Amino acid sequence: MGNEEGWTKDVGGSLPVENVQALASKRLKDIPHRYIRPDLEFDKVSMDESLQIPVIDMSKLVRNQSGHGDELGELHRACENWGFFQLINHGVPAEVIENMKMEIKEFFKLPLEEKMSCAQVPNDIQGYGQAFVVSEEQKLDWGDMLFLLSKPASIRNMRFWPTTPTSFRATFDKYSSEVQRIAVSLLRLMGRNLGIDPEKLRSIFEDGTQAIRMNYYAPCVEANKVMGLNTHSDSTGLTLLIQANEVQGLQIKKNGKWVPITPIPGAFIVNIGDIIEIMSNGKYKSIEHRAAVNPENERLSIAAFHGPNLKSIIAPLEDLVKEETPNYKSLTHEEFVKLVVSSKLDGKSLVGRMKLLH
Ligand SMILES: O=C(O)CCC(=O)C(=O)O
Repeated sequence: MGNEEGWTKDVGGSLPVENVQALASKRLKDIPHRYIRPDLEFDKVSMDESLQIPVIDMSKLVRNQSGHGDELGELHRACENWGFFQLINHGVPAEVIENMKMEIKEFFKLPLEEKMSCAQVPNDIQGYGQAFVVSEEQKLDWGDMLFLLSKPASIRNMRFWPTTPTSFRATFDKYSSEVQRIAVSLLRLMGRNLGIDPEKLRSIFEDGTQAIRMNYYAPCVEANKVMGLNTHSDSTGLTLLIQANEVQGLQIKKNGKWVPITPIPGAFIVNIGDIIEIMSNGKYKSIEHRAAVNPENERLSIAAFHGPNLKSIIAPLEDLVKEETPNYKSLTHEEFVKLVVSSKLDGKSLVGRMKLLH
């Protein structure tokens, strides 16, 4: 995309809907029907507590590059077989993570009018509100979010960045840089595992885009009939997620069942997004996931999405399709972002639209 402004403006936005935190505070006995999802009762959630995503140790990965151990192999298997893993010993100081959690908890505690100073505006994807509402008929998620574009600095729009708490901006900036550093290191190692020049993925993502979504899921008396964030795969390259309080809710789809994830304290939950599925020509797949709601307690999470730089073409990497047929179409970054913003969250339908049928 030539014009960096164009990345955030004129790509479309979400239709305005009621604030869920305010709606929940009314303690209605009957939840409005737009939030009720009848198909949820047929969904199978796995009860097998031993079924958990792999754990990857970043400190071993770094050591492994000089030929010790097989953590790189573990990373490859986690990407191929799960598309999700928890990353421990990643090197982001605990203080940076804890401060970020604290800021976002404070932000969501502010009165609605104060939070609304960061509200979304028409035709822009940033700000406080909801995302992916593209029609007046579609079901709604039981959650609010603050969505900010954080990198490169040229795509930031400070009007959406909270000034209360006063330390929010500095904390967010620090968190954003630390998390991007880890994402780029992981992508480099993934490139190596895919058998391409590891510098290739690093160079595409090093000056890449980063967007951070801070999710607030209010408690709901009909928690088993609503969804905090509906089934989706991430349209980005690589996501690093933390749960900001002790309430669990993330579930990922594995062999047709929903597997609840128990976060390891201090770890990042990492997942492959649609762009890496496309760039890897389908060797690594993005995985459907969703956020369930708790009947009594609020839940907060912070998802950092890492995409390629604005000049990149979203297509299978050349090195991979020298000897194999490309399985996905090719779009400019701008075309891809427009496609994402104009689509509702609906499983893997987006990547389905990028697939080439042979
Ligand atoms: O809240 C969570 O655990 C999941 C969040 C998520 O999937 C997202 O923001 O895309």
